[in-house]
Amino acid sequence: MKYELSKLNYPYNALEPYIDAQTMEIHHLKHHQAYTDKMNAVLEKYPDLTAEPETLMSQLGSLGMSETDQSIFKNHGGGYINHKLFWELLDPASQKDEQLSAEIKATFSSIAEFKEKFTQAAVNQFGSGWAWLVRNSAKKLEIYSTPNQDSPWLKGHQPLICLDVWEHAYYLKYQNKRAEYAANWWPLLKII
Ligand code: MN3
Repeated sequence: MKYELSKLNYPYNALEPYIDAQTMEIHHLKHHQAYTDKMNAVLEKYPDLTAEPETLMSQLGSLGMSETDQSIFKNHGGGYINHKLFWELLDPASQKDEQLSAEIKATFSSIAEFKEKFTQAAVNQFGSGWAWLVRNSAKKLEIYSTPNQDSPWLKGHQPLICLDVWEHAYYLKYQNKRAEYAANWWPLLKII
């Protein structure tokens, strides 16, 4: 199964001034494309694996892939999956999810409290990685960060909100100021 780079439903400059157009273009056309191509290359070796990448990720240890190929799929399949959700969440046309917002308030006391905890996970992730709000195996909301391109699907968790804290996501505009990037990302998130 061959996957295409996900289409953005908005132009690269749509997230200005919070995320600059040049960062968006390089991030989408170069980084996400590279993850997509490398995921496709490893999946070509396993033509029987026709399930969606998210499903494959949740079953990674039992797919019959070599250790090396599992590692490639974890990194590049993860990069493909993670960025797909990241772009969707940043779509300026996306709508507020009332049900999710209510559940976040019920779980974390308030949206403000949730944002603070999530931002801490993003800022404190050492090195490259992601901050997540997931629905875990017990169907509860949970915040954590992962290194590299590790996807919550590896643990069978469904990702709901994600923030890319790789330097490629923010360095052109924010340099070393990850906290400022994280703070400026919230206004772009329409679903809560
Ligand atoms: Mn990225």
